[in-house]
Amino acid sequence: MDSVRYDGERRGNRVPIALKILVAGGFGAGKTTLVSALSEVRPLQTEEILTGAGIDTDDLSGVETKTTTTVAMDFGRITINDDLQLYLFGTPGQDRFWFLWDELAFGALGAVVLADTRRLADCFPSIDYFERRGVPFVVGVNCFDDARRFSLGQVRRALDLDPDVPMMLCDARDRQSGKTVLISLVEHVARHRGQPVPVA
Ligand SMILES: Nc1nc2c(ncn2[C@@H]2O[C@H](COP(=O)(O)OP(=O)(O)OP(=O)(O)O)[C@@H](O)[C@H]2O)c(=O)[nH]1
Ligand SMILES: [Mg+2]
Repeated sequence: MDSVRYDGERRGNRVPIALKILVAGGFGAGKTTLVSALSEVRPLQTEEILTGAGIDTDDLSGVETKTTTTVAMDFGRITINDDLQLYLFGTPGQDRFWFLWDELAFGALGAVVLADTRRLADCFPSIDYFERRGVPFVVGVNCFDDARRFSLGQVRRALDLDPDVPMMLCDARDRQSGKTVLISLVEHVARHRGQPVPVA
């Protein structure tokens, strides 16, 4: 993470380092929204229509207007600075797609876990997944308009997060807000690895 690759000595063109980041969290927490807001390339999405077939499993409380769900992954890319690009992989939010997680997480440097305070417990499995595997992560509390406001301390206690896990409020629809979350993750990963922070 502390070096920049060169595109052949002869030309000397700097090639930014590309790091893989996961965007995780519960069903409807805003993962696809965040990847889309951040991506500078047209995001790859795998949305399928929510149908009556999922009525017993898909808890739409709070996201009643949601009509689609991610069935494989989201993909996007963002350039943080001349030396660093992040490749963003949004996970599917529903339990029935857990079988995809190990492949999606392979080689990931870190993760953003999106939390929705109306359904906080939905992000427990993501947090558990990254804690068990030692993957550094940050928690973005996605502020939905009609959600009751809690302090970050309250949410941290409810999630039983380690004190060193960065946590912040965010708006998944807002590119600058999402970028702040990503930068906090990159800084956290660098600290975790005892390396210089690559974000200028
Ligand atoms: N008000 C508000 N709505 C949001 C925000 N983030 C997402 N939404 C809306 O919430 C709904 C769910 O967003 P998605 O991005 O599809 O959520 P997801 O986590 O990808 O959902 P799954 O892939 O099905 O788990 C969409 O209708 C979004 O427009 C937010 O920050 N504020
Ligand atoms: Mg999604």
